[in-house]
Amino acid sequence: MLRFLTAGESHGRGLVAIMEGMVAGLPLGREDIQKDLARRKKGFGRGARMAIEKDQVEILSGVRHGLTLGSPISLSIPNREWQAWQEVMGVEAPAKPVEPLTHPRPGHADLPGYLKYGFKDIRPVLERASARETASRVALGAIARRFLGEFGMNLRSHTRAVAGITAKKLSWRRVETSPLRCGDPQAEKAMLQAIEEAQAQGDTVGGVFEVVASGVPVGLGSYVQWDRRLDAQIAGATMSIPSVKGVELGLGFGGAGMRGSQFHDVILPGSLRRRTNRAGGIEGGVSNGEDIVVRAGLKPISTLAHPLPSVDLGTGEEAPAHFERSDVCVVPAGGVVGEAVLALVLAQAFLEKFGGDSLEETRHNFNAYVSSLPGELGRA
Ligand code: EPS
Repeated sequence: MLRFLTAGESHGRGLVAIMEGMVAGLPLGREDIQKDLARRKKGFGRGARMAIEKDQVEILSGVRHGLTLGSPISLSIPNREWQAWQEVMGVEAPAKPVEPLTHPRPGHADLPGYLKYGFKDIRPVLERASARETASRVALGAIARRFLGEFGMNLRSHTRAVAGITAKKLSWRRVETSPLRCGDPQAEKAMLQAIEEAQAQGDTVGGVFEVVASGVPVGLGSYVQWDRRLDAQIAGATMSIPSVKGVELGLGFGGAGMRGSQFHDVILPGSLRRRTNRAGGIEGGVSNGEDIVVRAGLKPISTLAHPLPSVDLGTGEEAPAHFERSDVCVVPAGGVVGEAVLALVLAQAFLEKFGGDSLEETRHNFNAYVSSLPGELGRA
């Protein structure tokens, strides 16, 4: 069973991640992880913090001479900001008490977290609720991606909408070099302008990213129990990305108004492939061999340079919400995080079905299954 945990505060010493259950013998280097961390940092509309952080990962355990050992893989990503925050975030209390933050931001975890944990300060909430945590999951997701790649699976993402402007075209070739990771240059122009306008007004914007996993074999997940449904696991993992407020698979809400005869993906004789992929690669909670297509809607970031009115939790009086600095748009980074969480869910489901202790044993199990399948589905 593949499982993982992350730890770390946004302005603490650093981020930590542990993964257990990855097979032995998987080729893995620092660069495999570093690549995705670099992609997460980019995107027009990201905040000043991303220029400060280098997100340099160190593999602390679980890998020897370029191969995983089957033992827990632990990762460390130091925060460069820690240098400036040692007093505020130190383990030991400083001589002079740190001024508490008491103006919660609507939309962030500030108020519910403060009340839930009985704090007298919002700082401890926002430190862990920060989307900085997603660096840990992107690092773990990169390991999952490396593993899935051994079996011909590939994950990518693109920005589908920003501030209500939707991409009409998708050129995958331009995504990784585009400032918004968007496949439609014309829509991107309008998106960039909307971000600039929001920034000038001290505001933020949201949007939609789409993740596509290809080469996924038929048969991951199961319909036999609710929590084994692959789509449920993907939706839960995607919803756990900060700012995500909606998740769709395939046509999602778009299919709700269609007739069954218009919606369902006709099965082709011989190949057992589909003419269309409106289901988004999953039927009855089981992967069907088509691309898995996930879309997530992100609300605008809740930290506003021109803050909304809030309450001073010390005095009970009205006060503007807390602001230090903010990202204006995180949709491009969201897509990279979306790839990571999808990779983690798929690696879990893949290991549940085919998992051996080593890569070779897993490959053996996988090959035996795939060669038993009819049609094109049997071609690994
Ligand atoms: C983030 C680091 C944070 C924010 C962002 C994500 O840095 P700081 O809080 O120091 O500016 O840029 O966090 C949020 C968007 C959020 O709402 O918490 C990162 O590394 O991704």
